[in-house]
Amino acid sequence: MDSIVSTPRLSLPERLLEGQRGALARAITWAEDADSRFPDLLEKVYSRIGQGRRLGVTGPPGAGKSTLVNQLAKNLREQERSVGVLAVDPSSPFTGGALLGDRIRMEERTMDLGVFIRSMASRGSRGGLARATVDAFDVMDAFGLQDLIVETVGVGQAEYDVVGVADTVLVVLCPGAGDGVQAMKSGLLEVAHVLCVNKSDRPGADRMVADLSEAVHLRTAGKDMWAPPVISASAGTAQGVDDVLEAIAQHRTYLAAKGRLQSRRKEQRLEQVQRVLREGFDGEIWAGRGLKAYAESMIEASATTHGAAERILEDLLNSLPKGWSEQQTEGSR
Ligand SMILES: Nc1nc2c(ncn2[C@@H]2O[C@H](COP(=O)(O)OP(=O)(O)OP(=O)(O)O)[C@@H](O)[C@H]2O)c(=O)[nH]1
Ligand SMILES: [Mg+2]
Repeated sequence: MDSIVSTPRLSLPERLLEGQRGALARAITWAEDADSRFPDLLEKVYSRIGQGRRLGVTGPPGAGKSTLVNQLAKNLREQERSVGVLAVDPSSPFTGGALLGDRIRMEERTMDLGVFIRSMASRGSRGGLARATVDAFDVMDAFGLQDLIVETVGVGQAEYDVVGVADTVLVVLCPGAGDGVQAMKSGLLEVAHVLCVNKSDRPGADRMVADLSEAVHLRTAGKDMWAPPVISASAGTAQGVDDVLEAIAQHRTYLAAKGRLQSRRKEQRLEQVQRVLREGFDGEIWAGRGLKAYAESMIEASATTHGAAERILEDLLNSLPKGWSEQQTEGSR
């Protein structure tokens, strides 16, 4: 490394692998924008991907996700692990204002070269956001960051898609704003591998821990499945942060013991291929290759919209390469 002097002639992947933070920032922008140069970049750094531990953090607005992530990053740094954080701004008029606050709080850590923090705008795209998150994680991973964390507000399917790209999902709740029952109703419990009741300095925290533990027990008792631990914490004063990290580590150990870490990565790659294909369909095939115009003509020629779609689908299926259907049967076995 010492003999390498950075010159402007180095390509982006080279600069990324050399550890230049500016190159990482640029690569993430390419990921966000679905830049046409991204696939080539990914190819050049692909062999370096795979070591990073991926954590998704979600929960209701204001639960203390960013405060907790900041504390988690701090602890991980104390263990000499490097950390990359993606904060996804849901572009919502209700939560958009929180972004600046996030930046300021996280700023505490940005003087440290072992921490890389980046906010990503969601721009309202659903699948696109999860795709961009995986791409951003991949380049952070190739860059050499060891713990990759994505934070997003858990308000809907799009956010679950985003945290679903992680190996472990941490759901942060807090007493008061919405109780455990609300979390259960919203489906947050189902996506959680670790549950954190933050702001345990506030009244109602113990009750919430008990309610959530009961709900987890009801859902998982007697089944061969991971039972999400319910951890009480107070990110504001760093209390319980070690316990949260410990629970995350336990989930990872569980995945590894079950052989799920490898299979999960395989699934993740497959899901990412599907996301990229969907985007390609919407962009390149629909708009770029004239499918839109073809659909317009099909609407004219068909009785209903569904009739038009069916005919187009049939045409598309007929144009698939030979051998595809055999592979498909094998894959679905
Ligand atoms: N009392 C108390 N307040 C806390 C604690 N942790 C965070 N807070 C406060 O809760 C507020 C929201 O914290 P954030 O970390 O921004 O929460 P968030 O979940 O990231 O919020 P959004 O990203 O806007 O959804 C801030 O004012 C924090 O200072 C805690 O343990 N106890
Ligand atoms: Mg936040």
